[in-house]
Amino acid sequence: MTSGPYLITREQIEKSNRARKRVLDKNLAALAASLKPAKIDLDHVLHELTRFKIAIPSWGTMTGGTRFGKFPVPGQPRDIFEKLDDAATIHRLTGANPTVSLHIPWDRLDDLSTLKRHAAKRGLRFDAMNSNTFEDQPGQKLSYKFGGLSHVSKQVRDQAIRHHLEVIEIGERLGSKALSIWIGDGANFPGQADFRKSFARYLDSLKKIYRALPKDWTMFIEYKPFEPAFYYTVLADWGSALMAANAVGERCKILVDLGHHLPNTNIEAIVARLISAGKLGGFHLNDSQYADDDLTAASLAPYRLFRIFHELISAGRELGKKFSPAYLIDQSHNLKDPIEALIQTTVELQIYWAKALLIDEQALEHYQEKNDVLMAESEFKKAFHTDTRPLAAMARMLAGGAIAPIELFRESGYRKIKTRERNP
Ligand code: PSV
Ligand code: MN
Repeated sequence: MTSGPYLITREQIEKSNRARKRVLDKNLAALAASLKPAKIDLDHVLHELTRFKIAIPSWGTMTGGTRFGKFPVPGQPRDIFEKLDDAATIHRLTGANPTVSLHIPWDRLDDLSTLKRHAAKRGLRFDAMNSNTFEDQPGQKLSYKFGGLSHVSKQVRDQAIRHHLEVIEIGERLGSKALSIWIGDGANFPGQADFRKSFARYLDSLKKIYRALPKDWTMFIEYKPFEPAFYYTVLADWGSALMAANAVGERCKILVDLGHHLPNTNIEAIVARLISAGKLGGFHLNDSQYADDDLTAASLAPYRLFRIFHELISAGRELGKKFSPAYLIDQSHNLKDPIEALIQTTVELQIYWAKALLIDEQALEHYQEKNDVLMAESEFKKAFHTDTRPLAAMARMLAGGAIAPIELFRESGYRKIKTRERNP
């Protein structure tokens, strides 16, 4: 018998799929028949859907919380190795999450070669590396209470820059190709900060980090309107982010966290602008009622997600391979089991990606050119109302994953087994 942590096996997945394949085939055939008049190439849609991959955030495998408390699930990972085990389980079930995004120093990494080997053994690679200068660490020399990269003191800025260089170094040893920077810098009260000077200092720091960025890496800068700074944030919006990305260099791109917008913002229009500017780097996917609520993607505003995906799919068709934004999840799982929430998220993202793939771009353009508002909108609605769950299930199965990943996860008893394994 092999020892080591429990992982869901290929045999379990195949067995579970065998029991569900007939119904899936029937549902897919019905979908194909209903789409026949539209002359949609379902094989192509399936192919595109299997190419859609989404990174797991290491921090998302743990129970999240609010500042009022946390209610941890039992058996959560105790270290980065166990986080990778959970991520590997998610990827085995979905076939769509082959990479993990680390957050430094939340992820404590001692032995990088062992970690890299562990990831490879689990069939995982490392996605964008996240830095953290938005809170202080025990033993840290200078405080980030009043900011990091934009701080008034050069010594604090230098410390924050050094942290980013260390994160790059770790990422290089793990095979990552991107650095993701979100800063909490800003002000709570009028008069506290000089808007122009703080932005200039931020740019100066970014440029220094960029100089150390390996040539095959991308730098993502992530904007957010508020929190922790409630009056003014240094990188509050896509306009500031675009200015910064243009000033810093070619490989500095913008990361759009869906929750980082005020209510009712037309995010898809922002996405389109960033594509036009050649500066869209990637996404932190989630959903929100108010702002940075970090709820499960598509739980509240699935139509918005679909419209964002439409912008991406249509840009991809136009620009080809050179258009390849990074897709990462950034959620906080306070109530749901984190593994289940991440599987559910991936499933939902696949469903809405598939819907957006079904939009007849030619017909849409035709109606747009004729100013036929109703028919143009109908093209969106037609695709949006199509039940794409069988396509998503088939895409998972083709990628080696499960037709019904959450059901299988529950049947496997994974959480219970981990609770025993991780609390000896
Ligand atoms: C900030 O709210 C943020 O979206 C950044 O991406 C951080 O890295 C992440 O959340 C932390 O959860
Ligand atoms: Mn984020």
